[in-house]
Amino acid sequence: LADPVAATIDTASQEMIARAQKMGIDTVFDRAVQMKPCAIGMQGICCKNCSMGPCRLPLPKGGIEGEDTRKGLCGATANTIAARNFIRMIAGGASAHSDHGRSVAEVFRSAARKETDAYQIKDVNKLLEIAPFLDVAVTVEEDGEVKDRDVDEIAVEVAEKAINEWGKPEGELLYAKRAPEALYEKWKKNGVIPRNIDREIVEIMHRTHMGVDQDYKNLIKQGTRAAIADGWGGSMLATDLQDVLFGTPYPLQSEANLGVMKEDHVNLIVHGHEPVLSEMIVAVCQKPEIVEYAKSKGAKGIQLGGICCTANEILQRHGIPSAATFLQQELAIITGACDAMVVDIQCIMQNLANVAKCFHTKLITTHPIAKMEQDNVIHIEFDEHYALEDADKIVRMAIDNFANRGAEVMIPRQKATQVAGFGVESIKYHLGGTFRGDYYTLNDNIINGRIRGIAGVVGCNNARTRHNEGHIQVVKELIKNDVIVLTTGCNGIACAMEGLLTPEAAAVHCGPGLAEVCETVGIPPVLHLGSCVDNSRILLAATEVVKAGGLGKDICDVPVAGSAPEWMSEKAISIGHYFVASGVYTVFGVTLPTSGAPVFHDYLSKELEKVYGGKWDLEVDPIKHAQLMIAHIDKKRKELGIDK
Ligand code: WCC
Ligand code: FE2
Repeated sequence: LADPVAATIDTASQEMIARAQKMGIDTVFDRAVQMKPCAIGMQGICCKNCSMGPCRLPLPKGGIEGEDTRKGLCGATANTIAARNFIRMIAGGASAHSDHGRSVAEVFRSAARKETDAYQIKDVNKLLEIAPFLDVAVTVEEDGEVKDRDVDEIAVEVAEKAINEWGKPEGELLYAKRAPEALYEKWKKNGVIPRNIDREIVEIMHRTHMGVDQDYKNLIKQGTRAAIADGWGGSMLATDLQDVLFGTPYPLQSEANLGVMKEDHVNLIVHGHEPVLSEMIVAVCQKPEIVEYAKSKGAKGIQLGGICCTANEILQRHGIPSAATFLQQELAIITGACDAMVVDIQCIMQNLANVAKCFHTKLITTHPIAKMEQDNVIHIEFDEHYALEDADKIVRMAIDNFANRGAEVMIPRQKATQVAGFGVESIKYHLGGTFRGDYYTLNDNIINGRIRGIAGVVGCNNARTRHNEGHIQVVKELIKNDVIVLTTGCNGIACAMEGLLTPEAAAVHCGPGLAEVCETVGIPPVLHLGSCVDNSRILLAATEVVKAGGLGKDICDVPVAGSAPEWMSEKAISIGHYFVASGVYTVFGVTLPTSGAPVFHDYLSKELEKVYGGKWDLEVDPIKHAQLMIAHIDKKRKELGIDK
């Protein structure tokens, strides 16, 4: 990728990268050309956990013949070092998802206790649905009669039980029992049921400290326990409690790509992850007096747009358009039309501040744990107790800034229609049929072969590989071969930009079986399930498939595979690992930080399958990547005796 402009397949982004270069502003695409990654770090074999190092253990040219004698000063082997680094990535990822979940749980508790007017319990059905999994009764017996419990009471108890999951002193993660029984038993037998969410993350930091755990199998076992605590804990709780607070998503129509920004509107971009703030911004922007205020400043209205998972959160619940994927964040400012960019946590590039300096854009940080050093950045700390007031202040700041735009506005035209907002519940509704109202019809379609299998394709962009190319090629290859795709994160945004999230895409891109199903039910062949924490929806959808019967007893029996073609964040490693630990064959693109420790790599990509039924794989070529997934799906079909 020597030419930054050619480092994306998206023409809107190409225009903006070229424009940035003309203006002398560097973006991640330029920096990726100028700076090469460290080859040893990339392979996972640099240990910097003590100050005798960093110890670097490069693979000898031509590989290892005979015994691998490489070791650090303390004697740590390449396997130990790679495993330590790998599970520290899991700790980073799990902590990001789970801390996000904790914030949501705290806001949820305020709402349940009625300490705030800004947030209410919006989805009572979902509250009642999750309560039993947290050991909260939804009925009471009074005078020999079973009565429904008071909803407010249930909400408070759910909040307290949920928050307890982060730090309870004994017991095990309650949601572990939401997994298929066979999977739960596997976890139990292998000693990887999380005790509580925080503890598993802390224990990773302890075990990887100098001189503690020095057995890669034992290290990865703790990585597994923390990853399960993420997928089936912190992330799943985040998703559930967000649904209860803000509503469970249902399919809706919207748009995607930089072209959603409007020249004659105030463009307010929200970027990051936690919807507690962005929900308030959406609410404020809908207020007539705010729209009037915008008009009084010469704008036709306010155009909200999202980047990264904040985009996905407000897309799936409100139909707010997705402005950009991870790698396009600087480009949204390069349009010259971004009046304010509001960020909270995760996936926010510090260079946004430098780019914002070249334009009128106000860059606003809002979270106490995520500030920037540059002095043009404004920090407005968001306090859930004054949520609407804070959101109001931010929106007005964007509106006031509209008049300060320079002459250099240039918004790319490109945007695509998307249908998003799918979830476990709506898949049931669309693919379950009203009669049996469950996952039977989906299973029937898998059994009869119209749908060959299910793929979860998720994750980031990575500037080391062409923007969106892997995402789109992997997904197209899968649907061409009748594999239905569930997407989240930036893969969802990439697919939206490409027009793959429309029912019409089925006739163009799908094999005949999947096309028929999509056309009959009127759904896109790629179902957007939301943000990164919403990967928990994929776990639960797979669990519903198991429960509906006919496709085995565990997730690892189902013809399903996972993929992150352009991953970059530690969160992706945690997600990948909880997919593997849940029985899913999971292929990553770009690179894996394990290649310098072949024995450890083989353990992840071969041995783990014998324990959990899922395993890791790496394939850089998108078509081969998809074909590996399809081969796995076919293998599972054969094992189930449903191959034709
Ligand atoms: Ni999730 Fe990856 Fe996007 Fe960030 S928003 S870039 S972790 S996929
Ligand atoms: Fe995300």
